[in-house]
Amino acid sequence: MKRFVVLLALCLVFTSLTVNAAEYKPEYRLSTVLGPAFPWGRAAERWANLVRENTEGRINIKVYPGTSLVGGDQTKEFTAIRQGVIDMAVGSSINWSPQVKQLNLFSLPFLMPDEKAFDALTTGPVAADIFAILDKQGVVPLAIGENGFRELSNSKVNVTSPADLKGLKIRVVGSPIFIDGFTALGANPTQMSWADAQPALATKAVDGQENPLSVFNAAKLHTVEQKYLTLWGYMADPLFYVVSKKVWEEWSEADRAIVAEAAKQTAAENLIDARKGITPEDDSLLKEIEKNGVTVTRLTDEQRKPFQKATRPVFDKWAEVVGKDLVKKAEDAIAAS
Ligand code: X2X
Repeated sequence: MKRFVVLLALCLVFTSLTVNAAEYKPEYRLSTVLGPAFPWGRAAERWANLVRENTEGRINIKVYPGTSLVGGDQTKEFTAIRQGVIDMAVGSSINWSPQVKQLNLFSLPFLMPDEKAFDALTTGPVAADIFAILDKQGVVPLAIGENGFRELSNSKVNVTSPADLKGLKIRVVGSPIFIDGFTALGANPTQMSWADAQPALATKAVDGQENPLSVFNAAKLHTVEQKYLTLWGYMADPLFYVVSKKVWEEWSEADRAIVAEAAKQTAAENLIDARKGITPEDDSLLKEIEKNGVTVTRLTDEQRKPFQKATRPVFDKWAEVVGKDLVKKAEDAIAAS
């Protein structure tokens, strides 16, 4: 009997040792759409490096850009995190909004007039609500960074009114709100992944696209016929720094704190990086784009109005999908910003 107890005790010790040893994976897979040529991809690398250093290698993160873990289909990224195919991500609200309908909040046309409004949503009670929603869906949100205000480019005309958009084929991202918005403006939107967008622009299968200026420049979109750029600031996509709940629960408290702290630090740096060169004080990025032969037009408030008017029904329709209370909370936060 005594020998049996000893054996049992040894077995228990051995099992607990092996379970502990198996708790941490040799590599954690972090998904992004854009690589290190862009603020988004740089942020992911930075987060991975900070975590590796500060956990003394216990948490070893590898970044997989191009949403390669889901064959490049950005709209499948969120589901893959929930299913355990992806351990961590720095992901855009747009790409996850097919699964998390409240994330369409950030895509409501002309909801956020400027960066201040963006910050009001990504730091206050709205962010808390969004975090609770993501948490309920099985991911642990840690910080919010930014892809940027999405500006419109095309190969054909200098767009200053909705009439200029008439019939233009515009590549849009994965959420149906974009199809609705561009249809309301008279354009001919077509949804495709970022990987497909660039060849589609190069071959003129589509005439235009919308993306932040940092993306336009780093992807050299002037080399794929994008000669006209309209700064209309109709929406900006936040980037969420998340860990799958299953992975999170495997980590020690101390390591979780390190990962969370590194996410916050990285997201703060990400905001600065994403906004560099496009402010009135420093417009070096805009100048660079113009030097590449692109006609850049910033809409006046007056010029923006017809775009706002044409997309208002889309705003109202999608405000119902997002949830009226959350939209109201967002509008109040913006008004106070
Ligand atoms: O596909 C895009 O346009 C991009 C890279 O901005 C996103 O993933 C939302």
